[in-house]
Amino acid sequence: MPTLPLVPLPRRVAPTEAASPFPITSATTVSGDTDAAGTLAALLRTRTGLELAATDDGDIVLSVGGGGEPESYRLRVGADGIRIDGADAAGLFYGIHTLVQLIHGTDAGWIVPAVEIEDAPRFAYRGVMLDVARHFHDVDTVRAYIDRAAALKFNHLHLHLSDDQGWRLEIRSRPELTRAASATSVGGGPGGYYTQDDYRAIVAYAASRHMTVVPELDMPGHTHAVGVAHPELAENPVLDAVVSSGGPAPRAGEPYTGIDVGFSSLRIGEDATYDFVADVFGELAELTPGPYLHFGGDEALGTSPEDFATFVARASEIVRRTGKTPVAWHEAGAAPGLARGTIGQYWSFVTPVDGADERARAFTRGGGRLILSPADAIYLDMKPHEDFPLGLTWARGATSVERAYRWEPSAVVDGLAEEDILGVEAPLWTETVATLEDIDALAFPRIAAAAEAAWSPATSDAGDRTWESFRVRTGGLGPLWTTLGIRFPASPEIPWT
Ligand code: TNX
Repeated sequence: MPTLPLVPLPRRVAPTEAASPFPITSATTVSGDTDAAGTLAALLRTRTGLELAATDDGDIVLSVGGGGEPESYRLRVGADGIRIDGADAAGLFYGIHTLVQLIHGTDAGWIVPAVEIEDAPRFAYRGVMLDVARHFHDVDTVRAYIDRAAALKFNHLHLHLSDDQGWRLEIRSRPELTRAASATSVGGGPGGYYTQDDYRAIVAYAASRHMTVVPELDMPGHTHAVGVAHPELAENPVLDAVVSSGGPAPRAGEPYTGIDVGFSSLRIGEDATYDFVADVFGELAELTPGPYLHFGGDEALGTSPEDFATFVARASEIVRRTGKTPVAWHEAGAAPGLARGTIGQYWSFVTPVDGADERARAFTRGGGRLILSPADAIYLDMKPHEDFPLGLTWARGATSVERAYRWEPSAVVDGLAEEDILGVEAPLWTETVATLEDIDALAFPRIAAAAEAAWSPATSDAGDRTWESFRVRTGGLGPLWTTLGIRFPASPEIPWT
């Protein structure tokens, strides 16, 4: 059988007995779960222009609740029809996206090859992160990114909602944040923020695509914007940290539009700081149905290690008391008082540097688990090659598609059990990313490699979980991505069809 364009690779793919493909025509009908039928009809319309009619006994049967692992599904394509059985609604949704990847045009019309697929995710947490602080991205852009990610079976959207350059979420008890600190972006372009209704709309749209929003308010560093709104909470910028890029220097009380990091800190010793932390995370918890609230904790270079440990202990406990599970970048693992059960997000390299692995292990000793985001593999904001117009290069230079693919989650931090790994997340920082077109240009096709690390069996399980197979499978998705409106760069590493 030729390599089918399936990404992420399913757990098991086998040709069915009846080897003839199933044709999709204007007469094709669907029955079963109505939500899922609507999802399929919309995707089919986009992909083929055909309208899928609902009947009682359709050619395509969609069923849900048949049991099995969470998010799993079975897909059977025979000459007589197509059947997808989802263990739950998410599983059925993923089965539909697998079916959509299989549909292709021939001279004789649209067909689906005869196959039987059994599929389930390796990791429960499969994330993408979008930084809406360095450049603000409006609700429509976020919806478009949700669609792209959900189609690759990602189920968490981490929104980086605050940074030195702006505060992007309305907080009713702290109106100064968006009033004073949201109007600009990196480079001085327009900023913006989400009203609470905007945020609810994003959460609802994500849920309709089986994605959970994980909101982040980054502290105690990356807080210059907090100081613009609330000067009484901010230490003065640590100017030694910012001489490197030659961009504008941060000035207390004024919006920052450069891209340096590590110069800002909240005042660690003031009770007012923790009133602030409690206010913003309290509101965020009320707005957020998902289980996680991310409080940042990265690159707090303007905070002494002792102060950092104090802050992490208090902030993680404040988040825990909202009833949510705290999440923090791996640096927070160095704080002995970190709240038990806090999830760590590892962002060092595939081969850890500077003791990041030890900090990551500290989360698991505290009853937490890890999200892996190795920067030199799946930071989608790294340039794909040196002369690409967008992106950064600090994570070991440009990141090829091959390097984005060739890493194994269980081999990054020594001494972890598979259960210690909650999942995998691909961040997209947006210092150089202003539009959906820019997002597509950096995220694709490497986001597909991240999806495979998050969903598919370990590389050691052989089969088609190889770079050679991935290249070909991804190349086969070009026509689908094009019809979905994704402006992916035609990476020369991929044999596009
Ligand atoms: C490091 S990774 C950061 C971000 C930058 C990013 C750029 C991490 C937790 N912090 O503040 O945007 O590099 O790639």
